[in-house]
Amino acid sequence: MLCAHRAVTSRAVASGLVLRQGVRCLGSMIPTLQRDADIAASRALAQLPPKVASFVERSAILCKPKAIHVCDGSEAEMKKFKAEMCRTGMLEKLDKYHECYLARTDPNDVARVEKKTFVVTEKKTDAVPEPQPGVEGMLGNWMSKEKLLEIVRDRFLGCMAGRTMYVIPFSMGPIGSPISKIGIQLTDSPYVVASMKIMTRMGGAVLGTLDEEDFVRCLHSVGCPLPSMHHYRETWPCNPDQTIIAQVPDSKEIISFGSGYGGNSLLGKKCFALRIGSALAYQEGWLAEHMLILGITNPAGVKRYIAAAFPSACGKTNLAMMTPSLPGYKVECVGDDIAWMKFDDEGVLRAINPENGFFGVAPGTSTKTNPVAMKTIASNTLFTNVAKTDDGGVFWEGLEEETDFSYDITSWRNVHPWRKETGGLAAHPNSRFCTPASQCPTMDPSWEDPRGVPISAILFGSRRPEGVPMVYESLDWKHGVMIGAAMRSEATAAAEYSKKEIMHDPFAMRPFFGYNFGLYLKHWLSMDEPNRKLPKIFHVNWFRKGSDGKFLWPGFGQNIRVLDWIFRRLDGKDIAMNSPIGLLPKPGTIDLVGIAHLNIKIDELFHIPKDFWQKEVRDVKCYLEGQLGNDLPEEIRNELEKLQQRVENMQ
Ligand code: OXD
Ligand code: MN
Repeated sequence: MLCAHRAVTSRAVASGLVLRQGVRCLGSMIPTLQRDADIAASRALAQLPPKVASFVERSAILCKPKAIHVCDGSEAEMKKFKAEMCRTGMLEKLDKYHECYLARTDPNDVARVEKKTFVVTEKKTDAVPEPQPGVEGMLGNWMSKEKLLEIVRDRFLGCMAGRTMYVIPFSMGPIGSPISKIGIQLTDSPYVVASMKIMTRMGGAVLGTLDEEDFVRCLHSVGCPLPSMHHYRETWPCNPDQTIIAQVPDSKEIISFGSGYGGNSLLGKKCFALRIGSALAYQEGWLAEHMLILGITNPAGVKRYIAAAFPSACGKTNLAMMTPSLPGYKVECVGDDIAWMKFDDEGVLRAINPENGFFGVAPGTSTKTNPVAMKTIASNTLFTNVAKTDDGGVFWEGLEEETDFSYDITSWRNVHPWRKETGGLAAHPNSRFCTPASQCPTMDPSWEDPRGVPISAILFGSRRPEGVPMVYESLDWKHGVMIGAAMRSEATAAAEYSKKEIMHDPFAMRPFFGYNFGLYLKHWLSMDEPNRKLPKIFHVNWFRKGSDGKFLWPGFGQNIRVLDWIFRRLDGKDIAMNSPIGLLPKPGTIDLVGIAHLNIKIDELFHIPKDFWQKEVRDVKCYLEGQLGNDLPEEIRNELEKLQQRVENMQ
C-alpha cells in the first residue's frame, strides 16, 4: 500500500509533476511521467509480473491514488469491499436475500454513452467507414492517438487522488483456454471491482497464467479526485461532463473516464469483448459478436447450438434462459450477450461466452417472463437502479404481480414512499442485475468447455412492430450477411437515445464495432470458405404488432415454436417456401398445438406488405450506401439489388 498521507488534490499533483512530452511507452496511451520512488517501491507492485507492474506503476504515477490494492478475487476480499461500500452509502444490503446489494447511480450516469465512445487508430478509416459526402457517419466515433494522449494527460492526471487504485486481473473466457484473453483493469471504483468479480474470472489465478501472455490494458477512473472539486454525490462519484470511453486496438488499451456504470466502466464487457475483441478477431480470423448462445435439445434428444444477435435490451437474456412451452424441448444457456466464435480444424464454427455473469436489464423480468433469471438473481446479486421494498427486496416495473405492496417502496431516485400514480418509474428502464452465470439453473453443461460449442444456426433479431415476419431464412451465406447488415430495431434504454424510433443497428453491433464496418462485412463474407460447415442464417421478430397496436405473438416461452421450426430446417425438412425476402415457413409448419385459445393471427405474422418492403429496401440501401460509401462490399450491394428486384416483382 502507498501511504494515505500522500493524498493530494489533482491541481497540486499536476503542478508537481514533470511530463516527458512525446514519450510513449510501447505506443501506449498512458504517458511516461517522472518515476515516483514510493510507487515503484510499493509492495503491491512487487507481487505482480513485471509487465503488469510497469503498467500499474505508470498509471499510478499519472493518477496519483492514495493506495494500490491488487485484487485476489477471493470471497473474503469481496465481503470486505461490500461492507465498506455499505458503510459509505454506495451500496445498500438487501436483507430479504442472501448476499444481494443495491446501488443507486447518479441520475446522469445511467447508461452507455455512445456519443462519448471512440475507437482510436492511426488512420480514421481503420476505425470507421468514410460516408458519402454530406452524410453524417453513424457507425462509430474515431479519435486520433494524439488527441487521446492529450485527453489522458489532462483528465487522468491526479484523477484518483484520495482514492484507492484497484488492480483487477481478469480473464475473458475460462482461465487457460486457448480462446480466452486476459485483461488488467485499473479502477478507482469499488463498485466496478464487485461487478467485475461477477462478470469475469478475476483474481490471482489469472496472474498465474500471465507471465508470457499479452494482456489488454484497461484504465478506468470515475474522474472525481478527493478532496472534491465537483458537485457529485460521494455515494456515486462520476464526472458526466468529462466522460470518455476510448479503445485503442493497436496497443490493446481501453481508457475510460467519468462514468461508473455498466458498459462504460466494466471494461471486460463491451469495450474488451466486443470493441477490442472484434478488431482482434478481424486480425486473427475469428468473430467477436453481440450474440447470445443457447443449446436446444429436441424431443428426440438431438442437441444443437444457436447464436443470436439482438440489439441491446431486446430480450437476449430472456431467450437465452427460455423455459420452452413445447413439451419435450429443453433450452440451456451458454451466454446471454457476447459470443467469441472461431472455425475449428473440422470446419465447425465453435463459440465461447467470454463472460462469467449476466448484466441483465431488470424491468420486464418476472416469474412469468423469465423464471430462470428470477431464480438466478435470488442470491449473490448486485442490483443497480432498481427500486427497493421496505422488507429488503427489489421491485421494478413488471414485478407488480409478485410484490407485496403492504411494504412501501423506495424508487431508484431514492423517493420513499414511492407511489405509482405520482412517482414516475420505480426503477430506471436501464436498471440491471449483475449475477453469476454459475447460479443459472439452466446453464449448459458445456458452457465452460474451452473448445467452445458447435454453432448450427445464427439468428438476427430485432424489435420491428411492422412489416417484418416472425421468422425467415436466408437464401445463402451472402444473403444472410446482408440480412445482418440490414438490421433495424426500435431504440431501447440501454444507451442515451430516448425516442422509440426505428434505428439501424447492423449485426446489433452498431455501438460496438472496433474497426471499419466495411471491413467487418468483408470479414463476415470471407468466412464462406470450402470445407466449412457454415451455420444457416435466420431473421426473427417476436415484436410485430397488429392493427390494434397489440403484439401478434405471445413471445417468451412460446418462441420455442419458432426455434422448433428452425431446428427442423437444420435437419433439412421441407417446411420452407420462397418469398421475395427469403425462405418463409410453409403454411401449417409452425407448431401451434396447445395455443389455439390465443387466436394467433399467423397470416398477419407472416404477411409481407409490398409497400413496406419497397420502403424498407430503399431505407437500408440509402443507409448502407450513405454510411459506407466506397467501403460497402460489392457482394452486399448486389444482394441489396437482388432483394429490391424481388420485392418490385411481387404481386
Ligand atoms: C448490454 C448492452 O448491457 O447491450 O448488454 O447495452
Ligand atoms: Mn448487450
